[in-house]
Amino acid sequence: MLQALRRRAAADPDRVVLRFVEDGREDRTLTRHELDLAAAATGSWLRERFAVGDRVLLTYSFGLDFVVGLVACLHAGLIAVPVPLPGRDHERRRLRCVVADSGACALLTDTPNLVGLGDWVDDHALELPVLATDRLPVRDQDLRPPADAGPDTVAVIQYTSGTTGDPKGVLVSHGNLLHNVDTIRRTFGITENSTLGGWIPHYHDMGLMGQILPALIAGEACVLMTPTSFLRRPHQWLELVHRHRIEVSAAPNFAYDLCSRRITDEQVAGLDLSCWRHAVNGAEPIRPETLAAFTARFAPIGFRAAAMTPCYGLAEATLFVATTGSRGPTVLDIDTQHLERGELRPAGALGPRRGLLSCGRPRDLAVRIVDPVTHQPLPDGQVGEIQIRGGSVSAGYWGARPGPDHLPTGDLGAFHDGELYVTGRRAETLSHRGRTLYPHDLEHELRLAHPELTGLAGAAFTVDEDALVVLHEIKGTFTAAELALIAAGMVRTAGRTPGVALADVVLLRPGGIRRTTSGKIQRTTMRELYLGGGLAPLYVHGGPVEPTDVAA
Ligand code: 1ZZ
Repeated sequence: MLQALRRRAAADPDRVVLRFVEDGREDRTLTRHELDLAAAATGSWLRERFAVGDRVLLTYSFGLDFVVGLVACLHAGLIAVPVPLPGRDHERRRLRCVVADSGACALLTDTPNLVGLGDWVDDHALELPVLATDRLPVRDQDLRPPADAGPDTVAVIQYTSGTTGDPKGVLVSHGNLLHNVDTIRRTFGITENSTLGGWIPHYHDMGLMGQILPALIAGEACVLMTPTSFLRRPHQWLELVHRHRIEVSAAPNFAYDLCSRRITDEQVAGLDLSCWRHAVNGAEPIRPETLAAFTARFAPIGFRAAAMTPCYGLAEATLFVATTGSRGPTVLDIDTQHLERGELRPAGALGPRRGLLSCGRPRDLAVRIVDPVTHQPLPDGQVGEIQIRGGSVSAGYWGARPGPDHLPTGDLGAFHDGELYVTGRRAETLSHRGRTLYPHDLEHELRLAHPELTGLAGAAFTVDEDALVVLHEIKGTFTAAELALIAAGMVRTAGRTPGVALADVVLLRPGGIRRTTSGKIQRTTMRELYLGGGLAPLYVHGGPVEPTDVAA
């Protein structure tokens, strides 16, 4: 990886490779030479303090210092563990888990976070130095040669989202990184003149492995803005794409929804999105109506329908697995009753149906669908667990024995006409009255029917075979009677699907549904909180928890 980066730095030293934009203003840039020098200086400093193969946590604010820290780790032969700065209690607990599991030797950060992280380390009585790498002196005479590395040398440990349990450290080698970048380069047509970027956090694989590293190795530049700016003012993302002529920018489905709902015509007047060749959509279930709404809403400012690029990927594959690429989204109209029985079949003229998006063909990886219990490969059209094998697939998890030949993803899906359709996470499926339902479908249906839930998160799970429970955030001011009406309406909406009965509906304040650091709903955690009485509900329709408050 480092050789690939240094070759580009030597060939094109003065070209800007990284830009950080805060609230629409360019805050900082680095040329290829500046990045190389800062990383070599920091890497040399790290080499004097740590041994090759030591793990260090990269705990930076959004900005360019993270990227310098990461390349410095490649230089020093340290294993980089990107993590978010801890905010809320459960994020602090997660960081504590990652420190313990990885056996990290240090936390690398930037000066503004030194004191906060130092206090956190002291509070937990950890013997862990917290080091700021952004103000180190850069002197040529101190530079040391980079550590040796081969394709199998571990470069990064990427902790998984932890949607269904404690985070696990995925081992990502130099070979895995290069394979992933090269597949992305060819699939998305990235050239030395391509700019990538957006607001996806650097500690999430979609930000680091999907935007930052492909831009550094194969593209011209990466432009970064903060997720907070995007969430407060979504139009700033589109402005970033327009101003920097970004060709590839990725986000989960919810972000495209947010743009369609929140951006006004005035905010995007004068923008031209025709440069956006790949609006990558992945990391959570992709909704056909989201793509249609976004495309219709922004076509007048140059957004092309074929630019919508559904993708499937995961940390265990370094990132990227499959996409429909440049041809635009394909929606299969499927029979939902067959899906509940584990079959993916196009719907007939009559009967319940919904659109399911194709994630396209796997690129440079072998993907197969197996029976989750017997592990026997299944024919096309049968839903089973997705397994992967190939050059960017991780050798396994930190501290565990090497993974099997085909790595299980924990996701369910099926092939149809050679294309992969992802139906949901295996551990989250709802087994209800002999059928298999997907929580995100039920939550989505409730949001469509109840405008009070629009744009908010929900979590559906079962507490036993027949007790189906939905927790949902709600925003606004409602009396207890109004909340009761909304909850009763939700029970009726769910009941429109024959045989589905909600045993309980719990309404929570916005933020009441836990998400992973990459924004995925933590349904397993929400189920535990529900059963353990750990929720602070606004309203409970029935079931074991007592409301603590009545008005939103
Ligand atoms: P993570 C040039 N999931 O979320 C840019 N895709 O990883 C190329 N569920 O390990 C970028 N439908 O945190 C290519 N389509 O979680 C980007 O997320 C490719 O449950 C997508 O196991 C990157 C996603 C990265 C990511 C992985 C889990 C998966 C699956 C879920 C991902 C999905 C999807 C439904 C999809």
